[in-house]
Amino acid sequence: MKHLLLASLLALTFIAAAQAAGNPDLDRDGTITSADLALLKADLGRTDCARNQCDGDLNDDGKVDLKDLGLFRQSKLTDGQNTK
Ligand SMILES: [Ca+2]
Ligand SMILES: [Ca+2]
Repeated sequence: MKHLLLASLLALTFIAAAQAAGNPDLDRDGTITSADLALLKADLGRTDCARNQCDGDLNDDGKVDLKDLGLFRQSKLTDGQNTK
């Protein structure tokens, strides 16, 4: 019984971690494309996301930096472009 409870807690932890990353579909058109990457790049360097909405703040830490770009690069673009 303890193992089942522990496994459930671990599963919930992984689910929470996965949900912590923001949606890379920044323009909310249902696909992840180079247009979304362009939006993220436009926000790169912003540190005011706690007060103002930043679409590119995928990890919700209040700024848009290489961590967000790294999260975005884990996504597969559907328009054949690369994430560089
Ligand atoms: Ca999109
Ligand atoms: Ca961030």
